[in-house]
This record gives sequence, C-alpha cells and structure tokens, in this order.
Amino acid sequence: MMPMRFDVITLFPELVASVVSGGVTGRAMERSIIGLKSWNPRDFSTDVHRTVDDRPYGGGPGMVMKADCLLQAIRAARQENPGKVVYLSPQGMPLNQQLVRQFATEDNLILLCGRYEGIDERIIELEVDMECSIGDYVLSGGELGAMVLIDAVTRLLPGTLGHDDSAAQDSFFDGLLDCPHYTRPDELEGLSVPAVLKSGNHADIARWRKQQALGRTWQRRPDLLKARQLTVSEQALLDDYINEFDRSTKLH
Ligand code: 9WO
Repeated sequence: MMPMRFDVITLFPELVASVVSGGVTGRAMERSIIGLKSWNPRDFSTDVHRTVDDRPYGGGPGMVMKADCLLQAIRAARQENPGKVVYLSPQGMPLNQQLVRQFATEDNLILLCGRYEGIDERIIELEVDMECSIGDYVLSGGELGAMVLIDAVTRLLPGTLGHDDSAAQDSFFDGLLDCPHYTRPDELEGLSVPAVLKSGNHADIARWRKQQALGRTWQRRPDLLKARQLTVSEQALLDDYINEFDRSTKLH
C-alpha cells in the first residue's frame, strides 16, 4: 500500500514534525502507513530578510501572511501531492469523526497552516479546497489543528493500531461517548470496580458498557443522541439508566 501522504505548509516545520515523533502516529510513519513533508513559505521568500508577512490593507493591529511565497510553497507541494488543500482556521467546517473518516479515504492531503492574523484571502480563493476548524477557539497558528487532523486520520488507517478493530470499538464508533474503563487494583482509595466487569459474563459486560455509553451521552452530549436513532434495546438500556439516575438523585 502507498502511504497516505500529508504535505504541510508551515512556518514551523519542526513543530509539525513532532506529531510523528512517537506514539501511534510515530509508528505509522515507521511502518510507512503515512508520509509527512513540510514546506516552509520562508524558503520561497526572495528578499534579504526572507519576509513572510506584511501589514494588512485597511490598517489594524498585527500582520498578514504574504501571498507570493505562500502561493509558491503551495504550488511546490502540489507538484508532489495532487491532494485536496485544507486550510486550518476557526472559520472552517467543524472537524468531527465523520469528516475524519472522509479524510482517511484520501490518498493525499495538503494542510495549510496560517500564522499572524491570517493569510491573504485570495490564497483561499485560488488554492484552498476546504477550510476546516478543530473547535471554537483561536490558536496562534494552524499547526496544532493540522497535527490534530493528522493524528485523528492516521489512527484510522489500516495497520496503524495493534488490533484490527480497536479503532472501531473506540469512543464515537457509532456516535456515542465512551464507557468508563478500569484496571487493577480492585480497590482504589475506597472506590471499587463495578462488579459486572469481574463477573466473566461477556453478554452482561457488553450490555453494561453500552448502557454506560448511552447514559453518559444522554447526560453530557444530548446533541449527539438527537443525531442518532436508538434501537429498541438501546432505548430500553437508556430508560433503565435514566430511571436509576432519577431514583438516585430524588430523595425518597
Ligand atoms: C489573531 C488575531 C489577533 C488579533 C485580532 C484578531 C485576530 N485573529 C487572529 C487569528 O484568527 N489568527 C489566526 C491564527 C489566523 C489563522 C491561523 N491561526 C489560527 C488557526 N488560529 N486558530 C486556528 C484554528 C485552526 C483550526 N481550528 C481552530 C482554530
């Protein structure tokens, strides 16, 4: 299999490189499941100071990334990577697991990272296929967004995770939050492990985990539940959870 290739346009290539310095993404790089290359717009700057920013038209604080060297960096990357250009910005489409899955079907992605107060809007018009946000907050640049995207996509690629199905069994595998996890010791500061997890009854354990996933999603992210049709047995598990919750919070 050809590696999935990420080309990143960034003024901070060493920052982006750290996403593959260890862990699951590092292993994916070692196994050639992914490839990563950065392109620094500063290397395409022609003046003696290697300038990459300029004052904004219309005035105001801060600087804007210059179009010319950015354009050249993107086009150099495009020569090696014919993939979609994704600009990481708060104005973009919110990244979620569905979009991550979509990205994981691509052979190539070019991730464009802005700095300062942003990039010249004409770069977006000319070169960007999609604008993508990792959340409603402002960072000091797009690099952390690109790294989040690379991490989330890489763990879905075949061969990255130890077990074939551990990605599928993860939180969000079907639009629910994850269930709680426990390991030894049996008792920690007076807190014990739920008995069902030690019962050895795999059907009971699976049912408990599904119920916890449903209950926690109901409590913490009702928006996710509204987006997901529950089966009859899931609805029954959730009803039990809600009844138990009501009983434990109301004083009888
Ligand atoms: C900086 C700034 C400073 C003073 C007044 C207004 C300002 N806006 C910005 C700004 O939005 N800077 C951005 C920094 C420009 C594009 C790259 N940067 C960025 C990307 N910040 N946050 C992201 C990002 C990317 C993906 N998902 C969430 C946030």
